[in-house]
Amino acid sequence: MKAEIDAQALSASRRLIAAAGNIMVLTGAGVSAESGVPTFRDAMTGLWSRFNPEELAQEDAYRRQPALVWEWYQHRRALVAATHPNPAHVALASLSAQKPLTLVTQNVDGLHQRAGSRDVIELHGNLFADKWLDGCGRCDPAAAVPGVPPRCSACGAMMRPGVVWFGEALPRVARYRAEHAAETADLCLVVGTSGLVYPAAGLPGIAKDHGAHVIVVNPEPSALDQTADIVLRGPAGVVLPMLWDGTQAASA
Ligand code: BJW
Repeated sequence: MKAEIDAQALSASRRLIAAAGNIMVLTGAGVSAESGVPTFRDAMTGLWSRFNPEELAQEDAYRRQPALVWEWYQHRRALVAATHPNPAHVALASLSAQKPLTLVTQNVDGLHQRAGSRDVIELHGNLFADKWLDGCGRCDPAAAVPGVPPRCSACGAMMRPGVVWFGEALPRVARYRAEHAAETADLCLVVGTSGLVYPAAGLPGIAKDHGAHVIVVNPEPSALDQTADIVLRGPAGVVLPMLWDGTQAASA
């Protein structure tokens, strides 16, 4: 696998990482693929294969079919809970201990934090958080009923996953911090995202407009390849540890 990754692109990337003062990393579902977490657009296997993830990840869908959407999230929570960080998560945690680095993720799986990354900016929330849909402000879960979302014992509001669905605003502070990181980075490393979902997909462009170099790591073409100075075509769990080893050597 290592031999397939372009050696010149790898060397150039190592030099950029070694020279960078401020690095911004944007990750997507692909960074967790080698942990066994299906990517968002490949998520529907087995019983879920007849559903479209983009249609389920919406408030309207939840209001129409709360049990179905809740079950989908319960299924994904169990799946992620049984996984572990992979070498890509570990490499990023290790790089952040050596360089000023802001890690911005679209992922909701918490695997960066479990690998030891601190202060991760979660643009799309967290799979393991809950919040209330139209809650009364003093919501308290009633006794659980299997297969349906918990309800508030006082107002009857439904609990919902603490993630950002299509059409919803990103958490304000997270978005502000991510944009600031993009504006001030001199290197933007984009790992494992299709680059289809905005505003996250706009961050590498912001970084580039402010003078940063952009490196994309992805085994497949992505919508952000055109923004990249360098595209490293390979799986994150293979490519990132190679970059980090190279950086150590280059800066020694
Ligand atoms: C590997 C690999 C390996 C595989 N190694 N790589 C501008 C233009 C057009 C539309 C819009 C726009 N601005 C906003 C919109 C609308 C919309 C949007 O972007 N739609 C597009 C689909 C067209 N955006 C929104 O609705 C956002 N909200 C918003 O804009 O609100 C406005 C507002 C303002 C004020 C008030 C109210 C509203 C919200 C977006 C929320 C996205 N949420 C989701 C679901 C989270 C919960 C859940 O998980 O269920 O987030 S959608 C989904 O996509 C998820 C992901 O984080 C996100 C990105 O996906 P990602 O990570 O790129 O995964 P994949 O599967 O697409 O790609 C995986 C990649 O990995 C592939 O490239 C593989 O090749 C690669 N890969 N193995 C490295 N081993």
